[in-house]
Amino acid sequence: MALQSKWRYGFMFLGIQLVVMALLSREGYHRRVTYFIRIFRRPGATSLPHHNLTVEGNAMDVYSNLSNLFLKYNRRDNLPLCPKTSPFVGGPIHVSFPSRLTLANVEGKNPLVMHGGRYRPPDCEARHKTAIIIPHRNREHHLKYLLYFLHPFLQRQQLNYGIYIIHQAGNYTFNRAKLMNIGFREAMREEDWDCLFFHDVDLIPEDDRNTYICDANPKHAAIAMDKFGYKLPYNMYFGGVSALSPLQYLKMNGFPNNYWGWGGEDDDIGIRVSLAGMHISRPPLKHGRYKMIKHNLDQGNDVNPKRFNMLAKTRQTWKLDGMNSLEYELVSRQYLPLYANITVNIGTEKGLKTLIKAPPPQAAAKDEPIDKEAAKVPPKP
Ligand code: UD2
Ligand code: MN
Repeated sequence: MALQSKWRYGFMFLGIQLVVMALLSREGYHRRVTYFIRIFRRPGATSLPHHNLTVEGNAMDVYSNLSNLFLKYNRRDNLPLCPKTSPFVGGPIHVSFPSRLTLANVEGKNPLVMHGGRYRPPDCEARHKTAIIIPHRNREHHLKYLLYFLHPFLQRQQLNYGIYIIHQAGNYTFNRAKLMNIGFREAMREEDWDCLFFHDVDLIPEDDRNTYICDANPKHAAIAMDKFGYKLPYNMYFGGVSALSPLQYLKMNGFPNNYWGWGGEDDDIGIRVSLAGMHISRPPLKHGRYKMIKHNLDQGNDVNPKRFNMLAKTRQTWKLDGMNSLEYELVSRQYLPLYANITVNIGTEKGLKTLIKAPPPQAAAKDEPIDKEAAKVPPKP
């Protein structure tokens, strides 16, 4: 009898403790449960072969030390502010491309990423809220690698972040800068981001001291790429990866909408920065390092022969063409496990009226069926 009541009290005590824990940290509890659901739902999700992800020289694996963080599911209200310098930031990152990588692997390695590619540090309140805007069409292979590196890279920096893929529907000529404008509008509609990173899908950052936060002036982050011998190719160069606060973006009327095809739009953006009375800020050369995944020019993105004529007129056009003249048709918005996919119809040079009826949105990831149910649910950061 005495033994039985001892057990009873023991269980009661345990039960009360569990209830109190769950109440005190509802979100933490939810995360723990989600984590276990995720690893059981995706067999092999955590078993990414590590053979080609080992550290070389003094460059580290982008996931190193993060597993400690994944075990800290104690997110709650009134968290302390994150430190000014994240303890996870360690410098050069080893970048190589594991051959059998799948999106399920990437998901398994990033258990704290929420639907729509949103993340907040579990143990402190982020100082910065950054949206990553990626223009995209037919580059699923590159996207998979970018997500593999970018998620842990941003988590190392203790950011509150979200990743948006802006997917151009149809086969008409690609328009990178217009997709960026759409990304800006769609991301700001969802959240009060304090910084937006405009990011090519094929550029992998190689140093986590390249902080994905905004500066007092528009920032050009991809200043040292392997394809340019890790040097800035020319002084006004603004391509690859750049970062602007919403105010900076609107001050220069965003990016141009009328550069169809490859080239010129990055220089136009650089010129807009100075025409709007700002200047280009840059990180130190050894931080702004990127590897570009090798590729050929895409079909549907031929070199734009008008780019030099257009660049000569930016001074006259920047106030007329940009965020204040942006027109597009939203085809779909999907909150996928690792990113928000926004598919848009952007028309042609002749305007939106020339649109061919949009085809059904392409699966943004070939090896990952679109989760239709999840697509209806807005992400809960
Ligand atoms: C350079 C610049 C880039 C841009 C471009 C001219 C670098 C590293 N980047 O890139 O910022 O100024 O020249 O337009 O120098 N994309 C697709 N599907 C396509 C075509 C393009 O997703 O069919 C996207 C994708 O995010 C890609 C970006 O547009 O990274 C730029 O296109 P690119 O990679 O073909 O051009 P690249 O490497 O010469
Ligand atoms: Mn490229």
